[in-house]
Amino acid sequence: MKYLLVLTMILSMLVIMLLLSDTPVLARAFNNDFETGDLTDWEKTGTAFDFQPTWGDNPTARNRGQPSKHQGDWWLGLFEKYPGAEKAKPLGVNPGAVQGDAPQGTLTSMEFKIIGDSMNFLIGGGNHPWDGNVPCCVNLVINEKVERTSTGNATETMSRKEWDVSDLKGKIAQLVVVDNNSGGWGHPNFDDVHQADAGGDNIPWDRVLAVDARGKLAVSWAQMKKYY
Ligand SMILES: [Ca+2]
Ligand SMILES: [Ca+2]
Repeated sequence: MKYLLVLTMILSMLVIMLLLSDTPVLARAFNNDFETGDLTDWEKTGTAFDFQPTWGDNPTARNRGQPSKHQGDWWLGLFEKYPGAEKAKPLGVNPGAVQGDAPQGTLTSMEFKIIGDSMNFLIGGGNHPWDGNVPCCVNLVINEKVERTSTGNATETMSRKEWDVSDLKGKIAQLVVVDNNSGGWGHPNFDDVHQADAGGDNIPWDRVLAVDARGKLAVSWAQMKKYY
């Protein structure tokens, strides 16, 4: 009987400790570099992203003379139409295939909190800015307002660009890759986006996306379920 009492007390204390403990913190990944080989965490409109991401240095495969300089194996190359050997087969396309500049569309990321001082990413393709009639660009959007925007420099070769986002800390943002252009250089290239701290070190996305379980989530539960 005494043992039962002690056991009950211990169990009660454990339950109380559990209830008083901090809300468990969950973290998840973000397909920030398209290395899933698909558009997980991103939502598309239009047709420009139908065969994205692109696999490998497809511009070199078609002798463009402008290597993509992408990160990993996969990237957004909106002129290209080579979504890797497996998906290329049923499409009947080979390395070097293109969809050209005609398709248009947008690709919007999941929401994330800005916790860094800067953001950096690889960008290439057309140099049609957001404030023009037919933009090809990458935007940082907060409350439906474009807070930052960048374009390529009319070359398939991507280079790293950076935004100072220190004044946007704490805000919930989304990235939007925009292709509203069917003319010359009417396509953006994009890959490998990060937030970085004041020292310039990239912050792992699972830390950016660490969330508590009380509903203050930077992501929806539907998205979380894919990972837990
Ligand atoms: Ca990549
Ligand atoms: Ca286009």
